[in-house]
Amino acid sequence: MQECIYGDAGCDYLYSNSVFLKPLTWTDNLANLRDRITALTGYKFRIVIGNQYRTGTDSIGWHTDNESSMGFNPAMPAAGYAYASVSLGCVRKFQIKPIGGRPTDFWLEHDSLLVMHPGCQSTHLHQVSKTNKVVSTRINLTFRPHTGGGR
Ligand SMILES: O=C(O)CCC(=O)C(=O)O
Repeated sequence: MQECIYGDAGCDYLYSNSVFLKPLTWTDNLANLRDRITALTGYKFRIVIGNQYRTGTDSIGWHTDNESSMGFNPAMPAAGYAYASVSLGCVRKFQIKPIGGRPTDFWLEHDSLLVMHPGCQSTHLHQVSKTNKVVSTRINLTFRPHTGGGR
């Protein structure tokens, strides 16, 4: 999987305690998309992470996006924020399940928006699993909060 990050200055992103990403400056298109999602949902976002799933082998296993490394402190956990995810290109199966529960499948189509509301990251896990089907490229843009930076 290939990835990139755009966002506000200072909103560095360290995940899994090993991968450090420094945001590039928002492009006009990404900033417009961010503002449209904010207008639609009421949630604000400081960074967007782009993932490119090149083939069915590219995947992301069960996880939450409750990353304390995004500058959140214990009084303000990332789980309390919303995450908005735009899918472009090939349809892939997105699964979400309550911790210890059964998964629900969603087929994320081109141009779709998935919103995980505040609280979701502390109660649910999600994944995009590998597939043997022939699939072409999918791009996922996940708009996320962040407490760093100067805004
Ligand atoms: O590709 C997706 O729809 C999900 C991506 C994801 O779970 C993540 O970036 O944390």
